[in-house]
Amino acid sequence: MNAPPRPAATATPVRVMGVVNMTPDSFSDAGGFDSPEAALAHALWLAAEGADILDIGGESTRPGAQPVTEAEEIDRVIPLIRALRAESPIPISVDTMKPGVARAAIAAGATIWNDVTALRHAPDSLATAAELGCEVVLMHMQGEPGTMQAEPRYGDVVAEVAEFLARRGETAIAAGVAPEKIWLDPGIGFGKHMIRHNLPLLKHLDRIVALGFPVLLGVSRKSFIGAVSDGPVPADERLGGSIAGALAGAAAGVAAVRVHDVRETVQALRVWQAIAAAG
Ligand code: HH2
Repeated sequence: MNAPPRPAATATPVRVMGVVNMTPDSFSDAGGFDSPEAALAHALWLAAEGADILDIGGESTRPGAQPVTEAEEIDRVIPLIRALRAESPIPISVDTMKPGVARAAIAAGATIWNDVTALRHAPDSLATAAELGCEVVLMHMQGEPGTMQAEPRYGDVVAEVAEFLARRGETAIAAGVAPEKIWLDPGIGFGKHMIRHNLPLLKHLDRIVALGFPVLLGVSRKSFIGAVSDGPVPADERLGGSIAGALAGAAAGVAAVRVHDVRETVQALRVWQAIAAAG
């Protein structure tokens, strides 16, 4: 006798955000395209590979990266956003902590402001986000990008990150950002000990998801993957660990993962989801 049909799995598909770094010094891909055309081609390639969103950044957050002026950052990202908007309907996010860059990016066609400082970098960040009416990603980071990995300290990392994100969500709403425009991100690798802080956060992502906002997770090519493996591994050899992190996110119910390797992540998520939906 056949078994009765089972209800389909309820897991919503995890969206894939492809990273396009317009930086000469990103830790993850050493960034830098020879020309704007090459950057556009890469972005369109990520879209063709199945990205749901493209995240364009013009300043590396790697400790020791060169600071970039607002004008320079605008020069790096706006031509690409404009060109991409003309070629593709894919949602675009801008990875910046500067309200002036976010403003220019939204005017050029981006719809998401991805801010690793959770709108704390400039006095007018919150008001600008409210005025622009765009989606915002509020990410947790302890300290500043230049020094954040020096000596990160927490009592209970999961509780503290969750508490911070809940408060920043409330603060953004109080400043006029619509609740449905807010995403949260635990900020893996941002002021976190490679093992002692990143791993519990990944294990207990469900507690960030439980805050009720969509969660974005960035694990792709991060250094802790080497630390958990046999030792330092070059950034472009961290695909297996990146996918393991994306699947941990999917299992916990994150809304999206921020990745460099779109095709492989899409495949892994599809298989994971097909298994979850099997009878
Ligand atoms: N990670 C990086 C940059 N931006 N934004 C969010 N919301 N979440 C993340 O985890 C995140 C992020 C670091 O990765 P990458 O862009 O590859 O490196 P760099 O900052 O050196 O350009």
